[in-house]
Amino acid sequence: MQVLMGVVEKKYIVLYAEKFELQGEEKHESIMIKVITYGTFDLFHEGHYRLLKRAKALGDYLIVGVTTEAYDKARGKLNVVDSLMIRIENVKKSGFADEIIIEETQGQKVNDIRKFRIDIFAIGSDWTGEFDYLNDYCKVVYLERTKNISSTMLREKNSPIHRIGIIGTGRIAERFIPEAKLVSGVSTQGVYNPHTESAIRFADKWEISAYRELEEFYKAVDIVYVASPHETHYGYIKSALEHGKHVLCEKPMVLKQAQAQELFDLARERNLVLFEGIKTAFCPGFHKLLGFASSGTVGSIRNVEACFTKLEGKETRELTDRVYGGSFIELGSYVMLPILKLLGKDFEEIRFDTIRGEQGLDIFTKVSLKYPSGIATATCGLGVKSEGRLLIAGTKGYIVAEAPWWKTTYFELHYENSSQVEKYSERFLGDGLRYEISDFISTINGNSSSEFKLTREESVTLAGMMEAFMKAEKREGLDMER
Ligand code: C2G
Repeated sequence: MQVLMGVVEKKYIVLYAEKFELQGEEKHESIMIKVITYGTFDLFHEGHYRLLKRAKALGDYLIVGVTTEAYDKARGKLNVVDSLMIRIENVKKSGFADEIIIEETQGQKVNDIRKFRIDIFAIGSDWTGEFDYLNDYCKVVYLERTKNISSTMLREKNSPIHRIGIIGTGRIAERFIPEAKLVSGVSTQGVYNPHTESAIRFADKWEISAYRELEEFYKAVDIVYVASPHETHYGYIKSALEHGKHVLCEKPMVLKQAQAQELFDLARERNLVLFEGIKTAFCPGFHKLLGFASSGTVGSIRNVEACFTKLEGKETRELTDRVYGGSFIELGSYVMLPILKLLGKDFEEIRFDTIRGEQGLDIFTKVSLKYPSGIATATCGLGVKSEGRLLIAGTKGYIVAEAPWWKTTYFELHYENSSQVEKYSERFLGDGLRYEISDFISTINGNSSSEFKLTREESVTLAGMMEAFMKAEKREGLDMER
């Protein structure tokens, strides 16, 4: 996406002509062009300042709509720090707004545009396409998003805005960017991939910077999101921590218990936050479900069954990578999560049973665990489809969440009396990654209240299970180190 000021200026002239039925590029000085823009403007930074400046320059009169807390909540924006009053004050201080209004509801934009007889709706290019429908009411202009928020500016303000750098350019990295946009206090700055071409393509698409050298990348960012192939996680996490960066790493974080322990120790030593990104662990519905299960509502938990299957094409990495592919490495973190959360990490026995596909990789895996006072089964599949349910059986009743329970929006509590069913629902917004990003950022900001959602010990245990599985499968990982 490229937004050229030249194009914008031309639009502006044409707009005058259209509005007053003038021909050519004649400009009528006495007529006022009204521009409107909207935003949260939390932790006001140079991206906001530059946006307002250019929006104002599009016309003669700028109206700025500032979102209310309730509207941000409704549209799924998390972690907004500043109050509405402070955000309005900051917009005012920029000196570009001729009028400030508040944005309270979905659908308000169309009404505002009509009510205030707006000529141009302007918004950052990170919203490109999203507001095309407003073209029926006025001109829509997407202004180029500010790619790099400079560190000097942040230092001066002692601002809690964290600049995120992404390592890797795969599917999950693609999903991460729109989700990070909905967490206040973070700005996606850039991407690194040793294949520079991929990094450039990715950066162009998302209007962020591409870095050729890892050292340059580390200089430009405060926190790192590792979304590279599994086998490279260990090396990247270690180097990011050694460069003083907080790290959020996609699951499975590492495939060896000792490596997980070493990385958490390193993070602790350096006073840095290291999070394993299993999104289910941070999603509000799952959290609510665990709350019911652990508070004795269905008695003592005796059995947990978790299943997640997702049919993959035969040529995908998940079904062709003979060392790091297969159903357990891919989906094991999800299905093991409720088991570890409810029955703990001290199981007495563990057994893996697998069905192999054409490439010799597990296309279906069942993990059976025995605990002193309970049992559990985790089932995952990439080439066999099953129901995908989470079932928690206790001494007084059971909890059931159907697929996709890993994005929990609904679950039921059942008892001996079959007519006694309690139903609960919860929101799960977008792709759900915003919850883990939000908790990660809060932890960096010194609020440790979400650390229990996925503890270091649980992540270390998960790495140990990945290691045990790889051993059972006789897979020889190279543990690529950078
Ligand atoms: N912006 C920018 N560069 C950045 C960050 C933000 O140009 N690095 C722009 C956004 O594109 C938006 C404005 O600054 O036009 C305000 O951004 P936010 O406060 O993040 O608000 P946002 O969630 O984008 O509000 O109705 C609300 C709007 O639809 C969007």
